[in-house]
Amino acid sequence: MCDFTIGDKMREIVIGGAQMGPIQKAEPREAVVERMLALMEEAHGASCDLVVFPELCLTTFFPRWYFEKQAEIDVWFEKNMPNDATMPLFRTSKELGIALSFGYAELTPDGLHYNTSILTDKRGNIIGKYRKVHLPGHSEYDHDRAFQHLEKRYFLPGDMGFPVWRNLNAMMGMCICNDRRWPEVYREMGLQGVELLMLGYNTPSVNSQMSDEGLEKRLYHSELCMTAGAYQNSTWVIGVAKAGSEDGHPLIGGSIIVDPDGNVVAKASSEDDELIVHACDMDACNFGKSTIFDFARHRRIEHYTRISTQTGVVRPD
Ligand code: ING
Repeated sequence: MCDFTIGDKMREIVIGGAQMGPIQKAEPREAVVERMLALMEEAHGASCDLVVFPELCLTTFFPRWYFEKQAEIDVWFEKNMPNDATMPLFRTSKELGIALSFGYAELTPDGLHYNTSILTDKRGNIIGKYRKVHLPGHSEYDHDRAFQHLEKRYFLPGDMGFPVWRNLNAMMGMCICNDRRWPEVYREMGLQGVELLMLGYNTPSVNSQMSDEGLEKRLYHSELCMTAGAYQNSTWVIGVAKAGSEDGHPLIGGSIIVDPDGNVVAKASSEDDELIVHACDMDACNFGKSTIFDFARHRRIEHYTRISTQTGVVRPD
């Protein structure tokens, strides 16, 4: 980030997307944190101001596994954040002066389970937390699926809405994985002036209910959602994957950084630990927000009743 305030690009933030390769079920958190620290060091070498990691970044994507006993489930959750395993991440954030965002499974003191992500400032202080609202999949074992996707079994829907915080002199917000497929998510933050929307994801490379929907279509839909959300709200969007084969279950890569015009300006090329970087001028959001997507001038909320009052489809006939 520029330290001077004259000339253009005075609100430039160098953003790193730290894509993670697969995390096997047996891999301990400490080993994962070592991989994350290496990516933070690489980001420091690339002059990053902020590094974004994937959803559920500390462990394998455990909602693919069916568990009955709560004790078997809770081992995948963090009771505190920071904690012993993750404290090195916050210490390194402060040492390197890099803000941090990553996802993890949160077990609250009163026993509630969420799919959560946090955002820190450049001194490793947590300034924002988000809990995933749109939980895909199912809650009981589904014999008709090629593999399970039990997020509705293990997590509660988020209870914080879609907050936006000022960080590094920009308006930043978070969502998580399936949230990126719902336009309401971007608009809720767009209506708070979001300029950088960050998200992590674990997306299976094949559809568990339709085997001919494979990697190519999954990558296309993932990019389609994020480029549309960026353009329609004139905001930067960064989407960071956990990728590769976890115990034989493939996840897509395709981490990207999208500019406020909907252009992909950086993209991962592997399914491994890979840092993508782009210098993002937050003032690039201004033109869209003051012209085509000047919400105050153009939106007609008197016609938008169903979006927030009706859950499913009600046909007029
Ligand atoms: N994963 C997937 C995602 O939304 C999914 C689940 C994939 C749902 C494709 C629908 C279509 O990217 C998570 N963790 O939400």
